[in-house]
Amino acid sequence: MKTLQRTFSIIKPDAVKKGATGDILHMLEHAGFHIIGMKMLEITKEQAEGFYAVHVNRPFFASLTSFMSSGPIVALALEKENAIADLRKLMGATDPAKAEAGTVRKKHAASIEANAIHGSDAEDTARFELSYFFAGYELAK
Ligand code: FUP
Repeated sequence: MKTLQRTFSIIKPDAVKKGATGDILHMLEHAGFHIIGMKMLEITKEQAEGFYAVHVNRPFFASLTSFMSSGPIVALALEKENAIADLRKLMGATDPAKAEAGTVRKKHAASIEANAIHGSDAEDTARFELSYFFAGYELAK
């Protein structure tokens, strides 16, 4: 039986700034993801800190949360069979220098921090991240 799964993604400030939003949305839809929620917004540093709370003790936390609050982002709720793992594959490695051809990060990321796209890494983080940005009524059926 095919089971649909939901995941959460962000088109990060670097990608929005360089005008890659449309291309990344196209890559996602072409790969079979259904966009069931989408909003462009700017988040504060405090909101970025809440979102990335799991990384609070990492050396890059301050810089990452400043970067994520530096400009508009596009928050996405996505649905697809095997969505979490398939999105991770489509994103490519965190460090764009190690990302495979055909991935979003290979095409659009500039550095390990300004790496174009975020994607949830597991079911529990997907649930937390979706509910951080979307209320249930905001998602398409
Ligand atoms: P990923 O799941 O591929 O986005 O990567 P991680 O969860 O390991 O890291 C989350 C974010 O922290 C990355 F997208 C970018 C940032 N980061 C850095 O800025 N420096 C690092 O050395 C590692 C991650």
